[in-house]
Amino acid sequence: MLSPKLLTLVLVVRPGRVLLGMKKRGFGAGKWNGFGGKVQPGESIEEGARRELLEESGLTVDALEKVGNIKFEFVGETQLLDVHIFRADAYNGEPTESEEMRPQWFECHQIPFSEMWADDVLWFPLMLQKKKFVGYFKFQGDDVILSHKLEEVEKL
Ligand code: 6U4
Repeated sequence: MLSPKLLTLVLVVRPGRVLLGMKKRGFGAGKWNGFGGKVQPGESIEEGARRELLEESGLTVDALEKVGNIKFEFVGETQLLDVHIFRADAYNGEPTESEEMRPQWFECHQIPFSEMWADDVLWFPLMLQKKKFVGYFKFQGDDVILSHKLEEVEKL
């Protein structure tokens, strides 16, 4: 049995651009990604998302919209990553570099997919169009997708 590990991922979006962070250490180091991490015992998934966003980017948000849920299996590993993806269209504060992430704005037509997780190119367009989705990706190592499912849903 694969045991699930709850993770969050927050994309801060402004008209025509999206804030990503260069992951400086840990899982996914060297890749641009949204802000997020493990949900801690005693906090809700949304509380975890807000905490990680603040810790990694220096930002707070009033509203977080649930946009996706993707489960990731890594061949040879027993933990399934259960990633809850949120979008925020407004924020408070200034993006600030943390020990974990270096934030940078990207134009929506210049998202650096070749330096991101391989699944991102498939679901970012849905996220940017405010569509909701669920998915399952099976990875071999950090870069190869062996199989996947991704579908749009009405509600999460
Ligand atoms: P710490 O607690 O710092 O040791 P770390 O191992 O660095 O944790 P963490 O907590 O930053 O990992 O969480 C990993 C982050 O990467 C989460 O926001 C989820 C995200 N993530 C994991 N797999 C992903 C994938 N395939 N595509 C993607 N984001 C992914 O876009």
